[in-house]
Amino acid sequence: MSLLTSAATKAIVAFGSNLGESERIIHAAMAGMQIFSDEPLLKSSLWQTTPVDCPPGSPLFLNAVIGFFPRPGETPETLLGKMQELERVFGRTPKKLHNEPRPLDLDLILFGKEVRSTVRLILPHPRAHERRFVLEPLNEIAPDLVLPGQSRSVAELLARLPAGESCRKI
Ligand code: PH2
Ligand code: MG
Ligand code: MG
Repeated sequence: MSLLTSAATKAIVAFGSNLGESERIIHAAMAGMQIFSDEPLLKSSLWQTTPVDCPPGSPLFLNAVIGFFPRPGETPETLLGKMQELERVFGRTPKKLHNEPRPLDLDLILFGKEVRSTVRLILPHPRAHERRFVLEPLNEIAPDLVLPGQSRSVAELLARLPAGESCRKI
């Protein structure tokens, strides 16, 4: 059983960027997230992926995920606030268009067994289990993980995804 499938509260955060120097931004944002964890982050590779549900002509994305154990006292909401601040540091502005190109998108995929369904936060992330650009990197760091609400592991979900969305490790 890998570290991220143990019983301790773990968080999974997905990174996406399709505006600006995406590779540099994602590496720098991972370093920014390190301050929320006492242990080294588990990091996936970076993956180049085709845009899904984005405006026509949107640039390719770079995607990645990290896993870590949040500090005592951290909640999904406190972590989300810190992630949104980091998005702003890397140039994210309030959106004008649905899924428009962005320098940095940080999505909270999982926070232990916590479940939320509020305007601000849905947990676990409602589409993570069907998105190749989340599952391919997640499979690198937590193939055995079963997301709350799912009966299959990340590796099994990935194996059953229909072909289509392109996702290439860089
Ligand atoms: N994020 C979205 C919508 N579509 N497509 C790819 N390939 N990667 C993303 O990170 C992504 C997307 C909403 O945040
Ligand atoms: Mg997103
Ligand atoms: Mg987001």
